Amino acid sequence: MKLFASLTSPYARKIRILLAEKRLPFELVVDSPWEANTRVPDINPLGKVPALVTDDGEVFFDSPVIAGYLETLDASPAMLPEDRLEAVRVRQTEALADGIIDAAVATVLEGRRPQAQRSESEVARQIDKIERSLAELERRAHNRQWLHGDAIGLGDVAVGVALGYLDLRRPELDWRARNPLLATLAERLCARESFVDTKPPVS
Ligand SMILES: N[C@@H](CCC(=O)N[C@@H](CS)C(=O)NCC(=O)O)C(=O)O
Repeated sequence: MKLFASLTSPYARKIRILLAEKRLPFELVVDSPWEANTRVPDINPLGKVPALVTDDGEVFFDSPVIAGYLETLDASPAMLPEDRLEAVRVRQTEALADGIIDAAVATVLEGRRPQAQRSESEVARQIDKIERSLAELERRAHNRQWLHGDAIGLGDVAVGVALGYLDLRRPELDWRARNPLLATLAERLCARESFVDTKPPVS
């Protein structure tokens, strides 16, 4: 299978980490949808990465859908629990983590607008979303090594990627000061080969 991804996309990083944890072979096609010669819109009408093309030519996007597809491949470790309600809870954690990334991306894009068009109140609104979601994840991390169950799962991977993205794009938020349990989780995740090998280049 082929994964279309940019090296800086946190959503794509989540999938690259899942593939690495499961030791699933794949071809990484580096393609930035922001470039004029991108092939991504031919594969994903939304023009976004990640997009996964299976060996049969079927295309899956976006990252939660790809994560769900990878669970069907019967490659261990499982990143979602068998219990369906518990799996929905893990998905909820993933949604929180992805929402943190969405909000952080929105602040980055706002900062790239011409000075006169930038809205500080919009940036503040997005940062409130990030802070509230971090507080909720910190609450969920209480008394746990992993966010769900007793092994690394999709929720941990998604949260680790979101925290890494905050470090990269909004380091001034200093989220560790208010969320010590997430800081410990991030340290544990960042030591894993899958996280080390997918660290985004500084750009
Ligand atoms: N919800 C999507 C978000 C994907 C996304 O926004 N990817 C960005 C890269 S980080 C992108 O391709 N942006 C191009 C665009 O918006 O045109 C997912 O989880 O896959």
